[in-house]
Amino acid sequence: MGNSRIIVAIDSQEKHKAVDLARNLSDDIFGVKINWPLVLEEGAGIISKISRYSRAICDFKVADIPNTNRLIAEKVHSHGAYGIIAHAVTGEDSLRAITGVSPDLKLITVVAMSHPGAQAFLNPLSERLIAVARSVGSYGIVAPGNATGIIARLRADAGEMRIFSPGIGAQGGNPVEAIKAGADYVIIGRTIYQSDDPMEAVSRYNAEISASGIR
Ligand code: NUP
Repeated sequence: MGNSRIIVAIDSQEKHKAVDLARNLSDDIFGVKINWPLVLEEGAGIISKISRYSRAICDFKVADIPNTNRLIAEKVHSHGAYGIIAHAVTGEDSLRAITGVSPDLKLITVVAMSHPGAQAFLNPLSERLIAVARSVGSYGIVAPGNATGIIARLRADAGEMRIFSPGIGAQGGNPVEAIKAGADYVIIGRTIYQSDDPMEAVSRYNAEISASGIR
């Protein structure tokens, strides 16, 4: 398991098989983010397969009543996932249903998003949503890597919570700027998994981050 700040989002297997990517990249990344497209293609067993090589974070953006959130989190945990991403907007009880499943399953809570539509409803609420994430003892939050102003604003309120930032590369964000603004990890999808040489793409990102003096 690597200790880079990069988490690779594997949303498509058009060019490379997800398990091969996880195996080949494992030493040079922090983890792999699994979203619905991959699970709908491969089945939930892909979570265990990827977990053999790397930390698997299930980006299911869970947003349901507490009982359903708990059932989802139990399944994700049974497959050996490192973390699960859930929406803060459903409130404390829904999130506590996830943190109650196991101390080994890290809850990462969405408090702001990277796409333009998030500016209409979600992102204006981010300061209230981060308070929800904190009060349930969330391990981390998701904040947009292509909106460094939001990361910087949330960093102060995040306390011990780690900041996971997607929106790098294909959505315009820059990993060094996101980390300098306060992100702990950058989540990168298309510019790695669509690359002809994902290993080289990851090395380039890691080199860019090291060259900037960030540890
Ligand atoms: O705000 C968010 N933005 C975002 O892109 C929250 C996310 N979880 N994501 C996810 O990060 C998105 O679903 C995708 O899996 C990944 C970004 O991929 P890419 O734009 O680097 O290809």
